[in-house]
Amino acid sequence: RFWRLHKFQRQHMDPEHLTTNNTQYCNLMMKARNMTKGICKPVNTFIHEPKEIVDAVCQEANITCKNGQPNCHQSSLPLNLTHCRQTGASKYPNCQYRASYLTKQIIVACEGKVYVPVHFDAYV
Ligand code: 139
Repeated sequence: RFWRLHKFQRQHMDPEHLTTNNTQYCNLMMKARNMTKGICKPVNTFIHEPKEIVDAVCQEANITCKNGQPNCHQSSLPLNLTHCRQTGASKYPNCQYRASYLTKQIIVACEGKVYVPVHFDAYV
């Protein structure tokens, strides 16, 4: 469904920025991408790679997702990521995050007639 593609793009895609020393990245981006409304989303990973690279992960072999569904796929190559994790002291509505800059293979769930990522399952 159309809105699911948009949700993945909004929550996980950031090809423009590749910062490795900006401690404010997660605080700014979690808010800018609407993940601090109603609750602070506890964990979220941003992918700093072109859309074509991330969409192509859906063409890798199927693997089992954390929820047991078979529609997950693992990137063959490590990708540039920023992983955001809510800090212990963070209290809604003042959501605070710690950023980790990683280069890891990603696992995403894919769906649709145009088979593209809709959920970020894990990095390995
Ligand atoms: P979510 O609402 O989980 O999925 P995020 O990925 O942003 O949104 N869907 C599937 N969902 C799970 N497993 C499958 N096999 C699925 N196949 C289709 C978005 C949509 O994807 C559909 C769902 O039905 C739904 O409509 O784990 C909790 C959140 O934390 C994030 C990812 C997830 O949210 N997270 C977790 C990270 O970003 N990084 C991590 O390292 C771990």
